[in-house]
Amino acid sequence: MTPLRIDRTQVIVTSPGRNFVTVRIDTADGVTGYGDGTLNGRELSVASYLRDHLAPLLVGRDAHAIEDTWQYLYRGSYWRRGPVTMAAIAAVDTALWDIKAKVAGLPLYQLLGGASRERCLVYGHASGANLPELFDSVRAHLAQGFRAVRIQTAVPGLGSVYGVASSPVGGAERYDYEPARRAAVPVTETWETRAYLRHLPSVFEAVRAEFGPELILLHDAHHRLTPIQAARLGKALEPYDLFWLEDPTPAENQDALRLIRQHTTTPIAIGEVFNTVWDYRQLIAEQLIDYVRSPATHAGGITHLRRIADYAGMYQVKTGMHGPTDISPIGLAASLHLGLALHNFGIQEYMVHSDETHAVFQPGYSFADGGLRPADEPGLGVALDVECAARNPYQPAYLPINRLTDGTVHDW
Ligand code: GCO
Ligand code: MG
Repeated sequence: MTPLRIDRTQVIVTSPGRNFVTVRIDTADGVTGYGDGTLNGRELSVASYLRDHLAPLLVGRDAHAIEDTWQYLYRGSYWRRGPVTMAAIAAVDTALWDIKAKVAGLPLYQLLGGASRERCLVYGHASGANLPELFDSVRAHLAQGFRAVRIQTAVPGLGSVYGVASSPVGGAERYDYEPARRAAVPVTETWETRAYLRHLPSVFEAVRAEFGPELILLHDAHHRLTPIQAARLGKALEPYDLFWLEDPTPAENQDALRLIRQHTTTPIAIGEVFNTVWDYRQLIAEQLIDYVRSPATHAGGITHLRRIADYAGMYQVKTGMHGPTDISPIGLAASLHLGLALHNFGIQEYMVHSDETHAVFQPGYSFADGGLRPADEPGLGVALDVECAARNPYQPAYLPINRLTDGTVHDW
């Protein structure tokens, strides 16, 4: 078969409401593919990696040789793994899959084995400073058709905390950490785990009492607990039947999950900050988690995420791909095509992008019955308005940092 020559690789850094890093690959005969490599708060490192180190290597290669290109970039760098490397490889990999599917004239999920379901069940982000606000936010999600919601609330005595909208507007709020705040340095928040542990079970008790047993509920502890605190929280939340408790502890310490497992049957989701299958090895092989959180954008693209998902599937671990607004519509589309095809798909996170973002990235995926379905046109099914992207240049923005009440830096 005649090779499909890569002619040009461009890196597009744009900030329509928040920063995104996109790769555009063009073949000599005019097929264009896009890939997402956005790494929130560290975008320019990925842009440089792509522009300075990967783009020159791609010229003249066969765009069809996806596996060979993946191995060439991964093994060829000598310096393996890591968020910057794996996001850069992800962007290239996704763009090549986009091209292959366009050449085949098929939506990408068809090349990944075809649809295993009608659509991918998604969860939205409900939050509130207090119970009435939280209930309004849940109701607004239900009115939009969501069947699963993540529940995050303020903690009495603490100021703004992760995951809670700072200014709710009729439940249609966006919380301010997404986009990361545009500023030269990160803002600081204050954290106190004892106050959180005292408060959270009562929130879930109230939500279950208000919305009944059917609604799918999730929670993100955002890496803040010690193993024994996480074990206690998982146990305290058991009566409220969570779909998952996410990132209970910072997962560099994987032995922590053994302790958590000994104490609770609340399902655990981990991995949004992981980037290779190797990061999951112990957690999956020892059956210490229930959902893997990697999205295509941060885990080496579709090629490598498939490896993670297949490995997880051997242990009845399902996917729960990361899908905040710091993953672009291109990255979300990549996860959706794979999610639609995978047997062990679990749930997909879905924060709706802002209108500003949609002016640059025009996705063809559609929301209905609480789920997303990728576009049925050839490729990934996301169009990019290059001129609109150029009108929204990069702006420095950082995620907040956390300090304990005595000033000690804590996990955010
Ligand atoms: C989630 C995540 C995000 C991260 C964000 C960091 O579960 O959606 O925890 O909210 O904080 O992606 O950039
Ligand atoms: Mg999370």
